Amino acid sequence: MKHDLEKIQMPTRGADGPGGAGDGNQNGGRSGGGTVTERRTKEKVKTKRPSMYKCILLNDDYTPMEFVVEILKTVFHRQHAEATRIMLHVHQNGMGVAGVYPFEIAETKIKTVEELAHEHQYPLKCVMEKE
Ligand code: TYC
Repeated sequence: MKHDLEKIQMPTRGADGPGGAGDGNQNGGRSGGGTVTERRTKEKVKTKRPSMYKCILLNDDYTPMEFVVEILKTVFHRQHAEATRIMLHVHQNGMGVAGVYPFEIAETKIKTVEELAHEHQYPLKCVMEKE
């Protein structure tokens, strides 16, 4: 966590012109322009974006194209046309990205693909690769 000095100014009522009770902008002091300057430390909460992982579908000779399209639609939430495009890419190039997710989500999706493929006795494989 990072601590940053934050300077906030609040309007004051009544006269406090230059050379008056002003104390040169120090803690809680009055400054020239009818304002009180207060210093405080503000906690800055550091957030980090997670590393992302590609779910890569591998081609094989046995898994039906329609099954792969269904996987892309149900597990990776692709529209029909996009699912078909990805499936054909994998079919023609040997592999292709089904989606990109934080580690645990990618891991769960890969397990789901594995389970569905196994249930249907297809050799479809999906692997993870850090982006
Ligand atoms: N090559 C398969 C076929 O001709 C189709 C297929 C596409 C299989 C993509 C797996 O990840 C895959 N039936």
